[in-house]
Amino acid sequence: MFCYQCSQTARGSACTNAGVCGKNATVARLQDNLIFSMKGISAYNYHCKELGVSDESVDEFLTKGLYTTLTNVNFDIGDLVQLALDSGEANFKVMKMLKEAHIENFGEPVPAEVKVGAQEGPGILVTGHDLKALEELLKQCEGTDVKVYTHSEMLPAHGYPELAKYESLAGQLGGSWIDQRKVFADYNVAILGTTNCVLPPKDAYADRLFTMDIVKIPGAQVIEDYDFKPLIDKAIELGGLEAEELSTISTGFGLSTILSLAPKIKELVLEGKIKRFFLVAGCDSPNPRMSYYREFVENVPEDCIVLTLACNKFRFNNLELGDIEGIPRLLDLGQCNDAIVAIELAVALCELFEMELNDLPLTIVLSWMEQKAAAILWTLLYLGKTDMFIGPVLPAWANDDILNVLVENFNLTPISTPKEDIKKVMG
Ligand code: FS2
Ligand code: SF4
Repeated sequence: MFCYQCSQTARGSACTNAGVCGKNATVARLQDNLIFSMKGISAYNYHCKELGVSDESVDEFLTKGLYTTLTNVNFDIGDLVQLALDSGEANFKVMKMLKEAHIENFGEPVPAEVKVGAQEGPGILVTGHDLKALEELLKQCEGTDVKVYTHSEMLPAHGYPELAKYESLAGQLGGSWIDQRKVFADYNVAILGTTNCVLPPKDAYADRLFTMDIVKIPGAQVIEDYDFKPLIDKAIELGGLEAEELSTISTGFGLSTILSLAPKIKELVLEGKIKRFFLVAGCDSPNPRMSYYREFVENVPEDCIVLTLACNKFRFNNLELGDIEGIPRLLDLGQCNDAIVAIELAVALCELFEMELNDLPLTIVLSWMEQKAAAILWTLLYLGKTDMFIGPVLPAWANDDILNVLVENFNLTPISTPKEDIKKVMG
């Protein structure tokens, strides 16, 4: 444990073995975990409020959860586990609310083939997750020859009809957030960081990095009140990109699109032509063990479908997995913010096959990096999902006590090797 939040802290430095107040290591770690999960919920809640929607119970949970972690309030090892599960419930509500707001504002996503690579002319590269910011930028780019590219988790924007309708929405540059220092340096464009997943810049592009709203990077110019003129002017001042050879990647498999395929999916499952669905989803990170996820997808049997969302998809979304009688074998459901789509899809599959969640032929293979992923993990646990795999490393806040709860109650399993894990699942 590590706690230095009050004046009683050991040696005036930090309580690391046990709290002077009586807090034990497991309570401290569960409090930390609760705060991490609430950070994730707050990110979604923030974007909900940008779009004018809120849920009183989510706000109440955030207040209660934070208060719980104040000194000398809650020392119960059991109540804090329940609070973590409650955070999963609050996250479920807030993700659902955000998805509905996105659909209301930008339309229901439809499959899109997105051009990857530079096109001729001045450009703006938008990273982060904020679709409202992108929409406002696209509106303001109308009538200019500036092309707007998405980076990392902005990719699914191309699936939303009310965003894709703008001619200036040109394509995607780069992969997940971890490549940004190279990609931002390589392409001479103005760059906009809309949310988390932005790194302090290298000199090569520091003068063309803009942020907005909650995102602050020393030296980067901040866009206020959705006035993107300084960003657009910078893009024009920089001149243009030269066209390069383009490839494509697909995104935009929303719930309605997949449900429209439900009768065919059911037929193929009953005929044994689709054996299992794998949701391979979560964060990308520089950890060398992240290579597991590409290798896993490469080795998924040919009679299985891979669903994905969030930024670890850039590890494998250029693989050609083909289709099973017209059903694509790799379906990108969207951003990390769209984890709710996978959950709603799982619920729909339960109805389709008249099965309980844990009886479905669905295996979830997660990677986590930051706190939104922690919140999503607790949502899946709150829903009672068992037998999930998690990597690339176990959460450091989980000591043996907490891991025992996760393993005994949910059979949460650390990833081993792709082939061993697939064998374990397929039998
Ligand atoms: Fe990636 Fe993870 Fe950025 Fe998401 S690092 S999927 O929660 O925030 O994108
Ligand atoms: Fe130490 Fe408890 Fe104070 Fe934390 S709250 S610094 S564990 S005495």
